[in-house]
Amino acid sequence: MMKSTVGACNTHNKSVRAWVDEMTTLCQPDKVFWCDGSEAEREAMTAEAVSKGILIKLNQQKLPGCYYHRSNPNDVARVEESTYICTLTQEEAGPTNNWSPPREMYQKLHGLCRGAMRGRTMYVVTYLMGPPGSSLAKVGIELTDSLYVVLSMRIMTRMGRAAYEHLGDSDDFNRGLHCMLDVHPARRYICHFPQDNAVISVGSNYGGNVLLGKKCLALRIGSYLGRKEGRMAEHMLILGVESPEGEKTYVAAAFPSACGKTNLAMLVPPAHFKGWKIWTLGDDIAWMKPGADGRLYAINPEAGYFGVVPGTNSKSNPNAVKTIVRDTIFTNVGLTPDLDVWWEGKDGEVPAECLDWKGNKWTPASEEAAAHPNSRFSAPMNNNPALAPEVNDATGVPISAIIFGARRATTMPLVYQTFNWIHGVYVGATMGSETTAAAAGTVGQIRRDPMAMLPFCGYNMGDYFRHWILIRRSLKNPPRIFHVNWFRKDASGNFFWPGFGENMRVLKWIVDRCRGRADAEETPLGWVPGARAFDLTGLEGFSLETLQKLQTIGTEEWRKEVLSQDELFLKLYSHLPKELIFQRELLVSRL
Ligand code: SAT
Ligand code: MN
Repeated sequence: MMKSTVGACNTHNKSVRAWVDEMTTLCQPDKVFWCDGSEAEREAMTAEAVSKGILIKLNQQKLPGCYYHRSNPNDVARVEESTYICTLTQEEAGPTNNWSPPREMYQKLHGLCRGAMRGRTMYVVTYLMGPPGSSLAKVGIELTDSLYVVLSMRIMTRMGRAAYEHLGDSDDFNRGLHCMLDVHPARRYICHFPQDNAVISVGSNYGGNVLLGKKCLALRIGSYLGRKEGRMAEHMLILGVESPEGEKTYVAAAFPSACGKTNLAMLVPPAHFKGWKIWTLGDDIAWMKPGADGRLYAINPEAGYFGVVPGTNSKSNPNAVKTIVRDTIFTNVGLTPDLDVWWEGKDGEVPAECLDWKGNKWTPASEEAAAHPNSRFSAPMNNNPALAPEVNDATGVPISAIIFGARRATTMPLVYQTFNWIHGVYVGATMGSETTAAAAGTVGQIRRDPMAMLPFCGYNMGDYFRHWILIRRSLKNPPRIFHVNWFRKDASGNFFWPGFGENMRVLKWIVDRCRGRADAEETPLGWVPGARAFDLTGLEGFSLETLQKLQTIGTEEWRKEVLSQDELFLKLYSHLPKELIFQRELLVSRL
């Protein structure tokens, strides 16, 4: 017998009610709570989370509105081996995704979810991805038994009223079910059913696995739907570069997880760049579509930042430091005796002692870090002093440049511009990067991560490349495509490039190229900054000679690079657009 009692439902939408009823019958929660997204509701839920030990209230003098959360130590990152794309055929999911027949997977997951919310509350989180009124925006509903998820979703998305208004009577919403179960890796599955616009996530309570609007809807399902609808869903930050004359140029940039998207999106230009300003549109995801004027328009579907904490300080990201001092949830960082947070690379003195992310006593002599390398902040974008007001524009912003970036100790120069769109698609498709702590597994190995979408593409990657190629037909004025690498090291293992705010120098060259006012030299890879076009003023200890070293194109290294691209191309062969093979041949002949 079903003992669930449905609380005050706040929608008349029949499809929503029918689906919530169905899931209630399946999960059998004691209570169903329909979230309205209000401030009063947030306060009440936060108090409840504190009383249950899910959140710890931080020092409110230092960090007003901030809370602390520790995840289960077995649950600290996305798990790619438990992430599935359950399209009707395996071919549709392609060789880079785990696949299972949807019927089998539904059966297995429904088995795990049956009765899983007994004694618990099921929260109905209705959320909008994108600015209200935007034709690019989408609605999702996440049913979850995790208060941490509800409170995080309230930061990361536009939750409640705006979403119900956008949805109206439509049944076009993402159906997301999240059951924590016993948070055990053996019962952890993050499964996508793109043809049903549905997601089921069980056995985890960590960010990217369970904030279903983010990687699940905005990228995996988003990319699948985007292909059908002539749109793009990309793992990209969006920023605006404003010149001293007030001219604004918008740039989107794809980097793998934990490679500095948030830092770049919030960059503060060095003192020498008087009058220049960077505006943040988004730090992780871009939804884009060709506009009537033939340019590519982008929105940020999110409303908050889920950023990597360690290394965040007033040098690496001064705007993030200002953003995360209020209304922020910290996950898996260190906790000081006066209820402040601590992490490796934070400003100020190292505390004499604190509790580490597992709750164990930590001192500077401890061998392990106080904060987990993938510890995160969830902070509302409205806290960001550099938030672009256009972030709420329904039409989005026109993108002039797309940057692909990777973490590479060798081979890749600081910056080059591709010759044209199709060459840019090839460069994005063959991106390789060292693995980071954002996903469970070995850190520091090079893997091909096309467009930084390897873990996030909801269909066959070969078809995804073709979609990129085809989008060009709807663009009279396509963005120029660039490749950057902040992470190249010299012979002694030191980074060549100072990075962080100094990346403004690279951004400025990119903007000037898009505006047709910076010179460049042709190389086998593409266009690189001409000696006069790249501003090194005020960059101490960095000479033109260092720049040349940083820009070196090593023939031997590039032979290896091109060879190692083969692995991915062979894997995708049956769906790989021939254009990319031709691009590879052209590169080889130029080299
Ligand atoms: O954990 S998330 O997937 O949200 C962050 C990331 O890996 O990009
Ligand atoms: Mn990301």
